[in-house]
Order: sequence, then structure tokens, then C-alpha cells
Amino acid sequence: DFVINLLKHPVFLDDTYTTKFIDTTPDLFTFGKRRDRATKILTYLADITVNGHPETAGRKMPVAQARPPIPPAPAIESGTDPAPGTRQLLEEKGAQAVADWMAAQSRLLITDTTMRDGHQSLLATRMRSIDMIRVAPSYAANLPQLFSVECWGGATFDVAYRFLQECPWQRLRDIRAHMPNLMTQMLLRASNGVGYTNYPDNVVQSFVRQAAATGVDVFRVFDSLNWVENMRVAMDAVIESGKICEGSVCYTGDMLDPDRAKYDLKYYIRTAQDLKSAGAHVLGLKDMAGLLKPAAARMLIRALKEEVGLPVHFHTHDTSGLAGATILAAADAGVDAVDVAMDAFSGGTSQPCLGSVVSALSGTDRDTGLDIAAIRQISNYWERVRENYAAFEAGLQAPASEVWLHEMPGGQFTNLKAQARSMGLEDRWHEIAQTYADVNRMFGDIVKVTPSSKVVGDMALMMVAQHLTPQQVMDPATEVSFPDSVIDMMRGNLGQPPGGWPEAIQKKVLKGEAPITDRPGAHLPPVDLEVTRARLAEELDGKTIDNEDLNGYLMYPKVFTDYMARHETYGPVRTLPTRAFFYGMEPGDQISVEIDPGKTLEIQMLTLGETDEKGQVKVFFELNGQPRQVRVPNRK
Ligand code: BTN
Ligand code: 3PY
Ligand code: ZN
Repeated sequence: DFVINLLKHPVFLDDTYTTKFIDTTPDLFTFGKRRDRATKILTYLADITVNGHPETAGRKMPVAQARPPIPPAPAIESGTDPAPGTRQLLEEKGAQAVADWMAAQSRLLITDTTMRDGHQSLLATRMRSIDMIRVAPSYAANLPQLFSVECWGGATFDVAYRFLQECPWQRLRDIRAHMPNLMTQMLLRASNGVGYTNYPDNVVQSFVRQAAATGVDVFRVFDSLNWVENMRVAMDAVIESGKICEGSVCYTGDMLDPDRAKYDLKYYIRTAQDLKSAGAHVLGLKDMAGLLKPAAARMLIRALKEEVGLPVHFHTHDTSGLAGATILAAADAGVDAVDVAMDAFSGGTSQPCLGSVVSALSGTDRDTGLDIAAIRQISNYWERVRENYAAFEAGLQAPASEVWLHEMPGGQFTNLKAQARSMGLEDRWHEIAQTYADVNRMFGDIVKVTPSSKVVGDMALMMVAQHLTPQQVMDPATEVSFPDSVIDMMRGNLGQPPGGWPEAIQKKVLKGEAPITDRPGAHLPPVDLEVTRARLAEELDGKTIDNEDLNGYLMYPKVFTDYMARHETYGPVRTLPTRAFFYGMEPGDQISVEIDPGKTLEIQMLTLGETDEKGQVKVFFELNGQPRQVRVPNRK
């Protein structure tokens, strides 16, 4: 009973459990085995060592000699504060002052995306918090001139819970604490939050409030159909929180192609003006697939600056290999800030190369003011970090002009490829790319970005798997079983594209059901947050549900409760070095694991026993110099 009492004790569940807790809670001292956090972590290490990690099994291994990444030393006296940066400006003068300051700079402002879009686009979003937090002080001390560090939102939120067994809020809190002079930035899918579907307004508001409180400074808000109407709830919530609202227009099509007149210069100007009227402090130009060409960028940025008047922050992807040229053209045309990724996490489906953009502009009137030596040192760290994620490398081997055929977002590319592989369609990748383009035309030529891009991807995979042509899909006489996500989108549940949905396909998908044409959020009743909190607490045996947990649950109920159940068994595994987290340990290996500030476990693996008649393996460790053994099932 001791174990049960202990495991269910709120203090224990809270992870505020310490040895002091045992001292002050004598009611627990009936006899039994103590499963403290150290034991949980040893259990995890034993399990992974014996059974492998489900996410890396059968995938490419890191190079054997991969050494632990060492972050560069902060170039400031220890114990002193890093130079003040944009964060201080925001805290002292507010969001509008930051926007005004941006517009007044002649230097090109730089956002580093390594901790969000960089790994989302290259490593299927699998980068763990510890690899970010360890280098954050080096960013703060050595690159205080950065505009912001994009480190949260997009796909990182659910991947943290789902695959990395860690809390995304804690990641944000820790990065924020270690980088006190730099603004953090997140990607928010407006009414879709950090999910794939429209949430009730009060859920979106609650999420934004919490993100601001935990540590987001700049919110890049976009809608997957560029429908400004559907962005207001999220934008208003950001503005109310006092943080920076970067209202973003997604770039699609080809502005200079008269055959794609739906998305011409006028369209972008109009949408940007709507975003300004909706209260955006900064205009985001979000080229999620990397389609904007240099000549178009020159024209578009100039027009946005002149006709809208907000500072412009440009985001792109280097899938084509030409995004660096587009950034330089944008810089020439007066763009205020751009997104780039640290060299080791740049190129391909990720952002263009930070160090190269900085070098190219050095000595010009757009000189970024960043220290190129500091950039290289930090990039060397990232290079080492990346080695440990070899299992998740799925990217482009070379630049691909094919991006202008399929228009797939950089963040979707590796994912869709993985999905295709799991369906046995990997050999038909180029056919999938063509079909993705066909589906876009069938849907009326839409913006493709999470979640609309996922819908197009689902449809394309279904068509390729079932050998369906666009003609067959459109033919009223051919029975087609559409993916649920397609039905949902045609119902209007992701909102409205410019000009509405094409009638023929919508009719066929909905089989006579009437779609909505107003805001999906207008049809969703508010969630009772306190009732939800109480129910969740009950489901989790009385655990105290704080606002972060509640907002995680509201976004992803099952993902969150599954995470909590695993946390119960394995403890704070977020603190393990990445190599050990994904591959376990070998006899003789030694690691240090800081489970709380100042509380470090020294773990050495000694040996693995034989599998016994119950299918269990004993694994022998030394924990802080004391022998410990744990038993785990051999599932192999
Ligand atoms: C997941 O991919 O399911 C989340 C990561 C943690 C899962 C742990 S790893 C050890 C044990 N073995 C499994 O197959 N799942 C859990
Ligand atoms: C996301 O929504 O995660 C994106 O990166 C969109 O580009
Ligand atoms: Zn992106």
C-alpha cells in the first residue's frame, strides 16, 4: 500500500517530491518499495537499453564517436547579466515601442529559428528541450543583438508531449529563464491554436494568456486560409496580453504569374491592410513553402512597406536553394527582420543559413551587427546536437525546384514523406508531389499551411494509394471515400478561402449537407475551464492541475493524459542526455542528470542480467556511488 499511497500522493505527482517529503509525511511509512524519481529514471534507461526506443528502432544510428555537445562559453563575467536586448525594450516600453524601434533600424534584424522551425523542418520536430536550454545562456551572452529566438509553437507543442515525453511549458519557462535579454517567439495557428482544428474562442484566449505568462514575447499568428476574420480572437488575446502581435499573411502561388491571379500583389496588400486594421504590431510575411522568388520579393516588400506601413518580418524556407537570394532581395527592398536558422540547422526544407546572411550583409547598410565568430561557435554546438538525431533525418539531399510544383510547406515535407513511407508509398514520392499539386487545384488553389496543408496531404496520399485520378475524384458517377479531414474542411470548419470553396467538389464531398460560411468558432460553445480542470484532476487521481496542464489538455486531451501516465512511470526523463534518452546506455557508460537545479544524479550502468523465466531483465546501475538494480520486461 505504501507504493500506492506514495504514487498517488499529490506532492509526489506534482514532481515537487523530495526526500524531505518522506521526512514530513510519515503516514507513508508503512513498508514497501520506494519509487522515487531516480528509480523511475533508472527504469526508463533500463527499458530503453533492453527494448530500444520505439521512435528510433530500425532507424539510422548516430555516428559511434558522437561526442556530447558542449555549448560555447558565455562571453560575459559569470554572475553578470547579459547585455540588454529586445526583451528589455518590450518589458520597459511595450509592444508598439518595439515595432517603432524595428522600423527605425537600418540594420537587418535577425530571428533565429533553430529551436522551432529549424528542427521542425529537418528532424520531424524531435529536438529535445535539454539541447536548447543548455545553449540558451550562450545566445543571451554572445548574440544579444538578435531580434528574437523562435523556440515554441507550431508542431513543437504536441511533439514534446507525444514523442519526447516532456512538458512544452517547462521548455518555454526554462528557455525564457536562461535567455533573459532576448525575445522568445512562437508560431500560433490562430483559432487552431497549436493544433489541427478550430478550438472554442475561450480555449484560444486561455492558451494565449498562458503562453504569454509562461514566456512568449512575439506571437506570429497566421490562418491556414489567410482568413483574417478567423484570426481576430487570437490576435486580440495577444494584444491584450501586452506581447507583440505579428499578424501574418501566408505567401502562396506566384505573384508574377498572370495564371495565378488569385494571389496577386493586390491580394497581399489587401490582406496585410486587414491585418493592420485588426491590430497587428508587425506584419509577418510567411512563406512557409519557400515560394517567393527574389524579383517578386523586391516588389512585394516594397509595396507592403509603402502601402501598409507596418514593419515587415519575412519568413521563408530554402527548399529551392534560392531562399538566400530572396532574403537579400528583401533586405534590399527594406524588409525589417528575417528568419534564418543557425548554419548547422539551415538549408533544404529549413530556413536559409544565418551565418551566410550575416556575412553577406556585413559592411553594407543592412549589416546585422551580429558577431560572426559567436554564430559559428553556437552553430558548432548545433552540429553536435544534430548528430544525435540521425534517426529523424529524412530531408532533401539537394535543393529542389519541384517545390514550385507541389508548394508543400517545409515543415510538412519530412512528415508527409514519413507518412508515405509508412504506407509503403515512398517510391512514389514524385507522384505524391504531383498529386498534391492536383489536389490544390481541385480545392480551388488554396493556401497550404498547417492545418490546410495536412488536408491536402491526406487527400493526395489517399488518391495515390487508391490510384485515383483527379478526373475520377471529380466525376459524380465515381464513388470516392474522402478522408475525414477533407470532409471537415469542406464543411467550413477551417474557415473560408478567398472566393469560397469550389462548388462541385464541395457538393461531392458533403453529399448534400450544408456547409457553414461564417467563423467556425462562432459554432463552438465555450468550454467550462474549471469543470474541465476538476474532471481532469479526478481522472488523474487527484493531481493538482495547474493552468499549463489545463491548457495542454485542452489542446490535446489524449496526448496529454498519455503523457501524464508515462510520466508516472518514467519520471522527469527530459533531463536525460539525448543519446541516453533515445538509445539507453552501454555497460560502463556514465551520465550526469540534473533532475532539479542543483540536484544531480550520477548514473553509471554496470551490467545487464539474463532474461528470467518471467521475461524480466535485471539491469545493474550505480547511482551516486550506490549500487541499484531495476527489473524491466524484455519485449523484444
Ligand atoms: C512513445 O513514443 O510512446 C513516447 C516515448 C516514451 C515511451 C516509453 S519508452 C520506454 C517504453 N517503451 C515503449 O514502447 N514505450 C515506453
Ligand atoms: C506550423 O504550423 O507548424 C508551421 O510550421 C506552418 O508553416
Ligand atoms: Zn516555416
